[in-house]
Amino acid sequence: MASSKHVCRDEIRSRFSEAMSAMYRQEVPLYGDLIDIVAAVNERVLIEQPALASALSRSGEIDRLSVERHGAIRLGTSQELGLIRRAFAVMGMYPVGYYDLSIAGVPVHSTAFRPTDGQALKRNPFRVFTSLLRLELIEERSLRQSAEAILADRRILSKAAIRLIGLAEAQGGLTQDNAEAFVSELLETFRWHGDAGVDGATYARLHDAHRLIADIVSFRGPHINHLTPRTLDIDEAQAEMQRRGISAKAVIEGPPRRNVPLLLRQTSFKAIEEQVTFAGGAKDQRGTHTARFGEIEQRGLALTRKGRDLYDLLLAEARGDEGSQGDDYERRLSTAFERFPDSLDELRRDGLAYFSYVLTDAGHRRIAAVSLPDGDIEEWLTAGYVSAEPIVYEDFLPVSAAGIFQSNLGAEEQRSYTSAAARESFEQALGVAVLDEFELYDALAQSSLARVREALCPAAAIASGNRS
Ligand code: OOG
Ligand code: NI
Repeated sequence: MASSKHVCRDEIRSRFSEAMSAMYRQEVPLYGDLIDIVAAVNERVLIEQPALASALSRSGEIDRLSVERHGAIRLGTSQELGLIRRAFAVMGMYPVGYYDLSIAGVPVHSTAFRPTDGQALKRNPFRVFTSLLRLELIEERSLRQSAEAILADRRILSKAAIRLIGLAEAQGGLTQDNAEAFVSELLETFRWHGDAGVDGATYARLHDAHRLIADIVSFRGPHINHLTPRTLDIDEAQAEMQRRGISAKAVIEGPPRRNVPLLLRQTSFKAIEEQVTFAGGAKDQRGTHTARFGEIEQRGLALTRKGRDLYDLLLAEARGDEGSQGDDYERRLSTAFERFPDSLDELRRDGLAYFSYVLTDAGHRRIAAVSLPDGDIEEWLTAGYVSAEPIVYEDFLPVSAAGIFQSNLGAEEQRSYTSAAARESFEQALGVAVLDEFELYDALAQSSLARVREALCPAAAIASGNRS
């Protein structure tokens, strides 16, 4: 049972995210530059766009913005995924969504661990895009077997970390001291270990099969491969990177620039080359490995299933057979998205996006005078008692993720796999089913609606509460 002597999960997550950020700054200096650029751009945007600043402050996002990050890791086995799921649960992070990347020629499937309730998201929305290698997609049998054997021998969590996870599960939380120990033990799992677990020849074979396989199998653990800050203007941040000579990916993944930013736009930066010492100890057992890179993102409105279907359709139309290739991709993309409504009001009325409903000052005055007998949201919005605030997208996009994988693996790593998605085996490894992102956004919207209804028309709310 959780008790008051336990540190709350949100607090452990905040500390962990901060510790990861400090570590990654040390490991990948480019990350420090990205943080600085994003902070400067965000500060400017908040000054230049007061309406945006007040919307972010109403939604509580303004407070989380400076600490908001997502990371990514890649795991080798089902056992590792099961353990990592338990570790993230200690920090209030749960698996949301299933992403099949094999369709894009990357032999992994993924989920995103993140907080799910409104309060926790406000506090710190730290997310980790977590991929699991699908060794069954590797054709060469002997290579697959040796990769399996190598992975079977490694332990990505320390004994102390595993003990603390068990303790948190048994007691419903961790005390101050244990929470601190947990954060520092877990940090070791995601740290870069330049001493590979395999010799140079094995690394080369894995690398020949797929760079991603070498990255996952050759090392002692799932090093964090990027940590992404959230910018309020990705085009501006990208321009600033280029002015500073940082080589960004040519294309921004996701929807085009719009009046009302949708979902998620991301761009990544070339992976850095890191020194590796291979097992075996001979002098020539040194080499380099590229896996870790920089990325920035801009988050926008969460779309309903209907909105998402339209997004997928228009994106596919813009990409055609060429994908995001071609000088005219940006033009193709914005042309296709002319068919996507671009005002908050239309997006809401058409049921394309999620909104959270909050009482306005006029709404509060109305309650103080006399409560309403009953009514519906459209009336309250028209009367000005309630405002509809956009709900931000907290998840990822499979086509974008595939583009990010590919740009950092090199184009030559694009293979084709015949096998389909394997959600069932992924969930079996995880030990639980992944949560449905649409249900989570819907719950946020519905609970906000219930709250305003309860405030504006308490009698009607009670009556309908009794009915249900
Ligand atoms: C993950 C790539 C996907 C995103 O933000 O969509 C990703 C990886 O390279 O491991 O980070
Ligand atoms: Ni990412």
